[in-house]
Amino acid sequence: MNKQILLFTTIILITIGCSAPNEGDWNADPEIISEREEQRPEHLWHENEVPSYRLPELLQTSDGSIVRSTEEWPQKRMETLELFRNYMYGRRPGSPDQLTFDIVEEDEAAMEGAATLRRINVQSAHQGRSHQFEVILFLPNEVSEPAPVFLLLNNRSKDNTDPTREIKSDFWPAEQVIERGYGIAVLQNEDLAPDNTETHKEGVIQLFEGETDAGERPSDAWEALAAWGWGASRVMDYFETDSRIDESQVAVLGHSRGGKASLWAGAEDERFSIVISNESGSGGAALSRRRFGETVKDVNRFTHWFAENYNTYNDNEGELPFDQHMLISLIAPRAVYVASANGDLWADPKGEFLSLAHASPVYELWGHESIAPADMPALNTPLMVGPRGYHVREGNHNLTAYDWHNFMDFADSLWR
Ligand code: GTR
Repeated sequence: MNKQILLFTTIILITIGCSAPNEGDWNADPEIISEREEQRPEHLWHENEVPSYRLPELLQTSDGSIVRSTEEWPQKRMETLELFRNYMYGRRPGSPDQLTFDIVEEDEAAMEGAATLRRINVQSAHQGRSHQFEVILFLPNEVSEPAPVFLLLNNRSKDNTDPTREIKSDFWPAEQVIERGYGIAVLQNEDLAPDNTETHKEGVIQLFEGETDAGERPSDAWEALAAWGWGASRVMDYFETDSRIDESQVAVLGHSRGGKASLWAGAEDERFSIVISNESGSGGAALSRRRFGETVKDVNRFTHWFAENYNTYNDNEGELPFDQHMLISLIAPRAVYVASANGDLWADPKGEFLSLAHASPVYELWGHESIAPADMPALNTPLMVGPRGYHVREGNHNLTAYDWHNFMDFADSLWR
């Protein structure tokens, strides 16, 4: 063999060796694995049982060419977005014919003078039908510039977002966010689309479509997750009219089903500059092909969340024309933070991290640093690399003060 070929072959072999799967600094706690195994023995809980898979190409367009620059990205981005619309989240409409914002309550001395409270009624009128929902917003009084805002898509009870602040909850820690100089807002998912298989169309889906019978809607029709994100976009429309808000610095976030909706909201609406997923798992940040914990078939038991077409991939993940790293890529070059919990193996912490890591080639188009699959950080050790962040914390399925604390540190690193 000629010397040059030998050298070349050696380099290739070394490179292949280096890219062998590395577990990163986090591994699931064996005790938690055994508990989950007992609860759901038919599911996959061990890393060595993850089937081998090949992820669809992030940068290859439908005509076979490879995207090499930010100028070439929009075509591929649009193709990817269309795939997700078609086969997973459905097609959501744009703005209604008429949209109005009514400030129904304002208190400039909320939180003992630290914040201004605004309750906004967002009213839509469309083809003779109407819909309304409320946004609760606190803005920091000590900040003279327009404030950045965190918007939560709330999938839990309204008690978590009490505007009177009699009830306080770490799920929406308004005081802490105000203290950090940020605004905090919330919409109630149920106001946009009830989280119920029977009634989910009774919100904004009916606003656009009127009464429809089962089987009448197309198989790529929007369902609840997309409807919640549609609401986030209308809140953004309001933010653009409020001079105390910096609409170029808005983070949208959600927990679990709210996190799935938040990722999709950030993919559809590029005005959100940070997109945060907290334990969104299957149908959110987790790679579907891993089949770890909750699978596509499992998540499709919520028949009102995804477009009907998504059922095609029940126990058939290998045929998906995308995987969730491509959902993350739709957010690029904007910022995205993915959070997991070690007790929430059902949401597949590693699979959530891997989506973020495998989106690297797209972030690199903008010169951002890569995150490798082997870079998964240790428990309770947030990783923030330019516009991407990740942590896996101790504890169970929940949105906690620890999570918020890191989301705000991440925002500080980008906005301050
Ligand atoms: C789980 C479900 C998840 C997740 C979660 C939630 O039971 O399997 O997909 O969305 O509920 O929203 O709390």
